[in-house]
Amino acid sequence: MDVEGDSLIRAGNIVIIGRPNVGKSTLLNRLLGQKLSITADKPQTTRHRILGVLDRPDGQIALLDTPGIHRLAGRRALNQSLNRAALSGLSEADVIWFVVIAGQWDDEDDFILETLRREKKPVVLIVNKIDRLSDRRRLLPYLDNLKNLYPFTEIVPISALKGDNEKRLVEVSLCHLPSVQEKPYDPEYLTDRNLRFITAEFIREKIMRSLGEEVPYATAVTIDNFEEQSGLTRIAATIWVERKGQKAIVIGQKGERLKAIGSRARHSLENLLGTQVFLELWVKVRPGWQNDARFLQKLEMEEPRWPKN
Ligand SMILES: Nc1nc2c(ncn2[C@@H]2O[C@H](COP(=O)(O)OP(=O)(O)O)[C@@H](O)[C@H]2O)c(=O)[nH]1
Ligand SMILES: [Mg+2]
Repeated sequence: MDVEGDSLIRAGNIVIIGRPNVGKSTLLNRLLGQKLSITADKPQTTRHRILGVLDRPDGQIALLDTPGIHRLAGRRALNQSLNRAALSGLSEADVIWFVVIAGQWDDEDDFILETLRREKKPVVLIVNKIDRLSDRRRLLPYLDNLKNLYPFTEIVPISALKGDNEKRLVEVSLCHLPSVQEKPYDPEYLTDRNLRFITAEFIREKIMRSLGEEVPYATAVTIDNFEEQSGLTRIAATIWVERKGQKAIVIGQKGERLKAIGSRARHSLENLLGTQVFLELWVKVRPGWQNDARFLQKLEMEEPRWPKN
């Protein structure tokens, strides 16, 4: 007898939230087994919301990586747009993944928790970077403290970078997703973002990683040309900065820094695309782009997410 419900699977939306630098994008990439979201040892690396679909025999999770949330977003249009991007996914989430760093809890975490309280949705607290703890015995009292803060659905310690316990995270989260008859996405479907977008992001990652503290936040990347011909992809991109001095920094002495950024970017793009890549980079000054709503739109910062296919 075919009992109704026998073939049900779990599927739904999970939004990954947390302050900058806790490892949200690293976690998304690890779970998808592919680099989709750029990472760096700097806050504000992730500027856009990125959807990745995790497909399993018994379910499907649409995972939304978000920019880190800032308590003091300030007046800059860019910062406000980052907070909006991070928070607007919450309303359609079935489960929220709230990521913190093992052994740490600060004001920004409190601020996020207050926001989550209002959502009244299952919150799985992810305690990341457990590989960095010098003494694992300290983890237990820390986890006990967290339990008193909020009725988290689960608390799961993981290492997104080294890979530890992330399978359990998926298991415990699946059972809080709606039961459905069919997978919402084709099993081959990986992301809502197109190659041009991911290409611009990969270039921005190399800039983030190559420059010091100040300039990376003042840069944006647009793709001017993207052409695939047998075994070769020709890409032309512009790196936008806010001031002349920043342009000089990005280019470096005798163009050395720009060359290094270009060759690192080309290398990871060749991995991503599976073709040879010919990459041309230009650096241009656009004063005040972080406050220019139309330019931000061009960078796709305001686009609504959770697309249904
Ligand atoms: N040691 C350690 N580092 C991690 C772990 N997860 C992420 N990181 C590092 O933390 C930094 C920020 O990671 P990222 O994913 O960009 O953080 P996000 O801003 O929350 O998206 C990067 O340098 C990562 O390599 C982890 O589990 N262990
Ligand atoms: Mg990120």
